Amino acid sequence: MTTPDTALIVIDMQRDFCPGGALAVERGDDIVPGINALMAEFDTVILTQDWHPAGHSSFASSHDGKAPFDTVQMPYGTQVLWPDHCVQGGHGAGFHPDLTVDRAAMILRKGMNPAIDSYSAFFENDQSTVTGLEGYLRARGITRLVFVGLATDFCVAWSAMDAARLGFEATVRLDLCRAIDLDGSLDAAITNMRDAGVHISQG
Ligand code: VGL
Ligand code: ZN
Repeated sequence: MTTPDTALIVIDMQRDFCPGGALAVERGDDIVPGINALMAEFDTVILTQDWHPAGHSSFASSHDGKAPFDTVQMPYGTQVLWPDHCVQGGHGAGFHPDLTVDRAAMILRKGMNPAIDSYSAFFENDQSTVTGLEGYLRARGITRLVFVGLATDFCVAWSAMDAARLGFEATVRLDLCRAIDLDGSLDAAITNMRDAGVHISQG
């Protein structure tokens, strides 16, 4: 067991991010057994779930003439447009069927605001609207966080960087993450995470 001041945060281990899903991450399902095993070492396990309303503004289908992986300017900055994915209540939004969910103290849903995407578990992509996770962790005396899940270069990286900026000791277990890797986004994310003070571990 790790000490009670440490939590495991499992990012977006959902059907749509695994092979066969709408926004499949290559070998995204490989990491399920390792994540399940790691949960046993933590007193506190938190799962996040990407949970978009139909017609979400991060979907390419919501923008005339745009295709998945194009970008648009939103009031909060540049946004990558994605295939429709993780629609609230849909099959693809469910957790991978082999993921252990019983150990989760909290399931945090994000990306529910139709006008703002939310990669990070702490802030929406405007980087100011909070999810409430910081308060939950602080109220429980948690100061150290270990991140695993999907995708390394988007939701894992943004969550870990916000955690470090908020003063948590943040570690990403790269061996238990998989990346989308759009135009070098994985290398950029690793550099950005290191610059933000995130510990990168290979396990
Ligand atoms: C994610 C793109 C869109 C992720 C979520 O979980 O990394 N990426 N929505
Ligand atoms: Zn999403």
